Amino acid sequence: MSVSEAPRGFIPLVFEERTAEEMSDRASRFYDLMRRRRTVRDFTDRPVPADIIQHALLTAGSAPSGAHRQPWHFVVVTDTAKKAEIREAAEREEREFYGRRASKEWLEALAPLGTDPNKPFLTTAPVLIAVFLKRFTLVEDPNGGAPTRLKNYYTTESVGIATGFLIAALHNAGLATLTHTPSPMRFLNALLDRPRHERPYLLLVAGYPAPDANVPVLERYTLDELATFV
Ligand code: IYR
Repeated sequence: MSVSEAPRGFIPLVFEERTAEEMSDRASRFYDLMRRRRTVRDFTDRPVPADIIQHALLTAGSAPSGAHRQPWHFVVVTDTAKKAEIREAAEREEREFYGRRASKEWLEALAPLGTDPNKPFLTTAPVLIAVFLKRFTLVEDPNGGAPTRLKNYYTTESVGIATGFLIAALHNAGLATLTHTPSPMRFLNALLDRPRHERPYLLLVAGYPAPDANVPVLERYTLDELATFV
C-alpha cells in the first residue's frame, strides 16, 4: 500500500435516491438473482473472458474494510501447469483430512454433499482465484529504507465481505463458483509466491458448469427462520 491509498479528507456523498417502488422492485429482483446461485462442483474447461474476472475482482475490491486497509490480495490462476500443482497439493491435504484429520461429526455433516478427497475441478475449471488475507500491509519506504508494517483490522470480516462480493459478481455475470477450502492451505503461499504475512483464505473456483452438473437438494432458511424482528 502506498500512503496515497489511505483516506484523505471528505467529499459529498454521491447518493442516487430511488422511488419506493423502484427500491422494492430492485430488492426483489436482486433476491431472485441471488437465490439462483448454487455451489457447483462440476465444471467444463471452457475459458471465460478475462474482463469478467477483472470486473468481479474490482467489485470485490469495493467491499468495506476495517480502517479501509483493504486487507486482501487475489491471485488468478489460469495456467494449466499451475492448476495441476495446486490440485496435487490440495488433494494431498484432503486425503489427510478425509482419512485422518476430520472428526466423525464433520464427515457426517459433509456426507450429504458427496465430497471426497478428489478435486478434479481444480484442473478442469478455467479459473482459480486464490484469496489471501493480509494480516498487515507493508508500506515501502520512499527513501529505500526498510518497509513499515501497518497493522490491518477486522481482516477476517473484511476479506469475508470482499469474497462475498466476488461470488455475487461472478454469479451476476453468469459464471458458476465453488468455495473451496483445502485445509491447511499454506501450500498456496509457496505455489503462488505470496509472502508469509498473507494467509490463504479460500480458493474460489470459477467457470461454466458441466452440462450434466448436479447439485445437492437443499433448503434455505425462510425469513422467519433466518431473522428476528424486534
Ligand atoms: N475441504 C474439504 C472438506 C469440506 C468442508 C466443508 I465445511 C465443505 O462445505 C465442503 C468440503 C473439501 O473440500 O472436500
